[in-house]
Amino acid sequence: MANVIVIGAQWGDEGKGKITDLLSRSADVVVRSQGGVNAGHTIVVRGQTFKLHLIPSGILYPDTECIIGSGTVIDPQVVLEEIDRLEALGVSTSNLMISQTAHVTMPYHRIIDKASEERRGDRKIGTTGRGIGPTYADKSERIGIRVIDLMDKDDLRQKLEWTINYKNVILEKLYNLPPLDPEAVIKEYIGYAERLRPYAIDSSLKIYEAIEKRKNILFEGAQGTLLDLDHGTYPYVTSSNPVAGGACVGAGIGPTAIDRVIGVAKAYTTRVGEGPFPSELNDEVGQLLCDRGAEFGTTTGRRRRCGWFDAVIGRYAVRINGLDCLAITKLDVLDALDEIKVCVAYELDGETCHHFPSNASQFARCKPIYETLPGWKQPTAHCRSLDDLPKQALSYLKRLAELMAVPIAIVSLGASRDQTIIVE
Ligand code: 2SA
Ligand code: MG
Repeated sequence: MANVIVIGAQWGDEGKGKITDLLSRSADVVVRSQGGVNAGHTIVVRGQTFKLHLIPSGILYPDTECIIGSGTVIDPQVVLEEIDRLEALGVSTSNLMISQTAHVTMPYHRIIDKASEERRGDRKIGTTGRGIGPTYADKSERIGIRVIDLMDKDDLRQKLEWTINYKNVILEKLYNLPPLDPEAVIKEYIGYAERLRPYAIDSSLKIYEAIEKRKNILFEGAQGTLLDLDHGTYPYVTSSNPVAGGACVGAGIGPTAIDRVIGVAKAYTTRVGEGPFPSELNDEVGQLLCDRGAEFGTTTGRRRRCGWFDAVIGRYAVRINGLDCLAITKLDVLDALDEIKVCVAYELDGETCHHFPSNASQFARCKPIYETLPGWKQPTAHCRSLDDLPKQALSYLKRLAELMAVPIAIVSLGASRDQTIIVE
């Protein structure tokens, strides 16, 4: 399997969790490079279903090393809860490692995330409210607290006293909110530090050693290409780089270590949060996709907006990430439709536009141009090879591959591991 990056080719929730779970079987190391507890995937452990936000699902394989890299942001309370729940179910976390240089989400980040959303009114981003943006903002402002900072009590006290006094001015003056008690926060985080200490490592070095030993490394992306801070639908994006290049930065390795980049896309499109979405369906078909696809956020439970597959965005994801191939998920959700549309281009101010416009206001004006393909109107969840698929489903996949000019390597037809077609 070599060193593989798996990224989301749309707006997140493409089913990366299932694809990384499949690939984790042959991985020695799984790395999370960006994002924080805004991500979410549902896993089943000993018959019990629960949600992981930061710890890669590779943790379920006893010999797989799981590294939460430098480019992520760590909410200690949530990570420690995840660790406790895994341990309680008999899943060892001794193979879990957390980068010393990852930034830490503090209580003021969560408070400011929610307060600033409220203040934006109808300009709100629709964030997950997990403090992700404010944590990355402090990293850029160079006033962030890193995992390593938690480990030295005196240093932490000094840093936090200064930062909390600074944040209290913002809380009180800007948001009219009560100030935080520095002592209480310092005490809380010193407590987390003791528990996090055994997991804290130099992650870039650890990953480099794995590369040198020719171990198989899986870089597990969170969110998706169109939520990328630099290349997504700014400002309706997350504050990290979910694109393939971000995996290298966030892991602290060079691009030459990567052998393959796999993009994951749903057979249709969803988006959670605000922002433009040309192929969105506000009709009964959109409702059908939402119902059949159980399209609700893993972290916040929000209903996801649904629409047709957008091949313009698909081509963009191929370009921005240098995708080698695609995994198409949830094909079975389309089983009930008489006909299926694919957005092949946009109409922008009376002209046909074949590329994703990097100008946000142009993108907001884009109207989808559709191609209509026949549906197959029969169940596909049991299909295990391309030959098992109805011919219309096969034509649909072929057309997607053609429009995006990359091969489809994996097709997923349901949540369970065996509901998968690996294309030879
Ligand atoms: P944030 O919280 O600052 O990262 O939010 C900024 C935008 O990024 C979107 N975002 C996501 N979109 C889809 N899935 C995500 N993860 C959760 C999931 C979301 C959930 O797996 O379902 O449970 O609601 C995710 N994380 C961030 C977010 O909606 C904003 O548009
Ligand atoms: Mg998700």
